[in-house]
Amino acid sequence: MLNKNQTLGEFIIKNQTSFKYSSGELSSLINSIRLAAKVVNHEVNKAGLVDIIGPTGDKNIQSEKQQKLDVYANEKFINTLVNRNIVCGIASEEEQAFISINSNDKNNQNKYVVLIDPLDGSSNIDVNVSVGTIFSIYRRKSKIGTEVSIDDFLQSGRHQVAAGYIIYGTSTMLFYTTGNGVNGFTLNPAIGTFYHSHANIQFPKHGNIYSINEGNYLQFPDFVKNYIKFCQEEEGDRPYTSRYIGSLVSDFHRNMIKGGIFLYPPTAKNPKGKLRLLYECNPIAFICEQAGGLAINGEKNILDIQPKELHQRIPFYCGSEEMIQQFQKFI
Ligand code: AHM
Ligand code: MG
Repeated sequence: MLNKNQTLGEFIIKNQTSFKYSSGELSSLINSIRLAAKVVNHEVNKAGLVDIIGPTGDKNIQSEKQQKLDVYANEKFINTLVNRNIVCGIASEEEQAFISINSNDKNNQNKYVVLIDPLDGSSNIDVNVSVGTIFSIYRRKSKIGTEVSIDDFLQSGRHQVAAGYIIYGTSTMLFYTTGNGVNGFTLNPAIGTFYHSHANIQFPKHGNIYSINEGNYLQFPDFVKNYIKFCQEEEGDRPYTSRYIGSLVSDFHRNMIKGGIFLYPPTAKNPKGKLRLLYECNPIAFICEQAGGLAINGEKNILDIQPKELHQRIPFYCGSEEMIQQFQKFI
């Protein structure tokens, strides 16, 4: 139930017991992500001031070295999780290899690993367009008390314990699921508190938005070209509306609320697709399914794919259930 006076912190505590095997560890972990999100949000909101207080790479007025925002976000999320001793491993889209946290014994007692895309769509920052953070949480497979291994990170999306995203948009929102539906929280920037704004959000079964980078049209497989033609035909509720921001979190978020389909097919430049299975597709697919939508790679459900490597890319199609089912007829 929606209680708009409830903060994210209160919501996490209240729902802690509804999560099986709950020991409070997952709650602390989500709380840490909430904290890092607020810090990153503050920095993202200042992005336009960079031209005033000094360009990237220069010293700013406090004589601190300025960083690119995606590097900054990466450090903030990693440091928050490491300093709070609540995960045993982290993999980030910004890091070549996974990070094993073994600075002291306590860390190795932790049972969760986090996979994160700290600032997705970061090329949009320069032009004041929404960007996001995407995260995904798994229970480790390796034994507690040992170092994490690559297999802890290469788990299929079905094994996700929680996933979510933060959208730094006209408002900053945090949406997440622990497998009991998707809830959304909106930041009140005046007091730095996230409030419950969306309870158990559901994709409309059908929508009239299709989102794809049509600049790549000539490189798309024929079935995608045929589907685009279908979207543009005048029949029934078609033509659909084309909406593409180029920032996955924003495109997905809009489609989840309004109803729509998002497509990132293979192209000549990215023959395996562009989006990353572990940091982008799996968490978004988990949220999508929890909100009653579907996410596929053209052959199977995203959540059933066994990952082979940390930075694996795949074709990605997700959105309203009926639209994905319709799209599947073209494959
Ligand atoms: P990034 O992780 O380098 O920011 O790239 C991922 C982004 C997604 O947010 C978005 O859906 C996609 O790349 C857009 O790609 P394109 O510009 O090729 O349409
Ligand atoms: Mg990304």
